[in-house]
Amino acid sequence: MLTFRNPVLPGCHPDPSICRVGEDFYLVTSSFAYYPGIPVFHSRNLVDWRQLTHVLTRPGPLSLEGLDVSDGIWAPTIRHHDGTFYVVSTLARNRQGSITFIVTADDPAGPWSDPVPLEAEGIDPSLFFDDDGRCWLAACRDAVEGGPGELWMRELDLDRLKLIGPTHVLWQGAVRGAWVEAPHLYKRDGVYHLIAAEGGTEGNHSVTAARSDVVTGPYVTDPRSPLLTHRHRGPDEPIHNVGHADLVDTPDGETWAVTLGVRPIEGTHTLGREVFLVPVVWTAHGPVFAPESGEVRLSERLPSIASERLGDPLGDGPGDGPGDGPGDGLGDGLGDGLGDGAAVVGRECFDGQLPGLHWSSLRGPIGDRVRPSAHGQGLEIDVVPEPLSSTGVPAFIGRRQQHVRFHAQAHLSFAAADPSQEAGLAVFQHQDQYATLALTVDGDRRPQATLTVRESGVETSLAAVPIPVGEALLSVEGDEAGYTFRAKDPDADHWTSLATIERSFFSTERAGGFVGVHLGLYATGNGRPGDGCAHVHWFEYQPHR
Ligand code: 6LW
Repeated sequence: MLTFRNPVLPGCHPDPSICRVGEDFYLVTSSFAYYPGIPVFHSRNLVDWRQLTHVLTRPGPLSLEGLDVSDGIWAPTIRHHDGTFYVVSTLARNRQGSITFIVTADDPAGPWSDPVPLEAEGIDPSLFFDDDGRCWLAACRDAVEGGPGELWMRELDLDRLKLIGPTHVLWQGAVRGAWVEAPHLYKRDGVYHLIAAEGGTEGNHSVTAARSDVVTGPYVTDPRSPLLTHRHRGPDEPIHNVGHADLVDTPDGETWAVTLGVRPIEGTHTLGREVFLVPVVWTAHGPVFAPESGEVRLSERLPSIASERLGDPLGDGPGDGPGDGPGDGLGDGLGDGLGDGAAVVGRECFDGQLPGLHWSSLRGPIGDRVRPSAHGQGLEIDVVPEPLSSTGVPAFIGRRQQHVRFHAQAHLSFAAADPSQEAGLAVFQHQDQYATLALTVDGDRRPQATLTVRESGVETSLAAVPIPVGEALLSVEGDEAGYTFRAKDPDADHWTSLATIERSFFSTERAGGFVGVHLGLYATGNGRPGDGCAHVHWFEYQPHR
């Protein structure tokens, strides 16, 4: 049996939503306080994904400044109707829905419209286009009665992009006890099927369902709920927290779900919530997830369209340029089948170009702070006052850590004017939970590389090594045990090891919140303005076996 490797989008890609137009699949995920917002991915086989663009590429009414890394843009839904793509999502502040908005595009590669705010309470908005041409927005909120949460619905006027008519309360969930969220509606043989997530996005996460003959309800709980969960599985199960699913039909009549899940090691995970692909069959009772195994698996049978298209360049398949994984078709060098296509690996020299789509900044554009080097290769990063711990826009770009075993390196030159200035490599989980390996100077202005950790407002310097000329290779290597930081003078033969930080330090369980680790490049004057800049000659990310 031909298989692919889950997750199909490794690293921090939470809350997936998917739609199909003809032969093409499109997928969006949450982006939180990372900017640009809402990455859009494309695939023709459901297994290999390539990022096309982002939905939110201009700072506008959805300011992310001041927000915790795990607030910001939550749980988008993507749908296509009558030649137009629609994305609905919510800007969250203090872990609560603040502005729900809709964005449209003729081409999913953009341009996307400016966001139009909708009068919608709560989070996790979703759109459903009925056969009669009417469009409905469903979302979740605190329950008006009973509770704790409920799914509700209103009609969306597509011409005015305005919610109209009464609010219909659809359902309070099958499992109760925790918010019902992430609603998505599908119509099959005249029946409206509502699926949702329950139990919270952690260990009790699950997919539950209800159905109705009328779009606005009442919805009756599917007694098989939860239809998919790993909440009952033991610590040896490699995938946990499974839930927040969206379904898509393939052109050849299969149905697949994308769902989020995490891969903990000894109870903690660092890569964030990743996208897993799960087979679904429709029965008279509704959708059956993973009909053969009842679980989300690391190795799963290939969708039939992927088998048919093996050897087809796919436009997105392995080996057609940046954004591709190490894949070469079957067996990508890391897994045991197709997959891992969205892992971006290799050395990047930023030849006169801004960092690619897999790089993000925090809370806003940093085009005025990070730019292609004036001297050919590399990037220049300005020393700005904002430290990485600020909730502003630090001079930082980061990319997802996509493998537990990885090696990231950067070649940097930086002449710090004083010990407050630093530039280097960051392992960034949250603005209050990160480590930096930085070029700076000591009190006597002698260049050095320093390893510092920050947690809960406290910064601790772990180690420092002299670097004779203010130019160094900085390296971090991660595995199941920890992250080991090393530095070296470019002309020296040997690396100096600074320290190993235990892996759980960077975990979501330790930091809280909803995101996974990003590996970043940054410069800061730690509160003081500076006029210097750091030069990044290259950055490299490689998975390890
Ligand atoms: C998402 C919601 C959730 O909107 O976390 O707990 C939120 N579940 O479905 C952020 O990913």
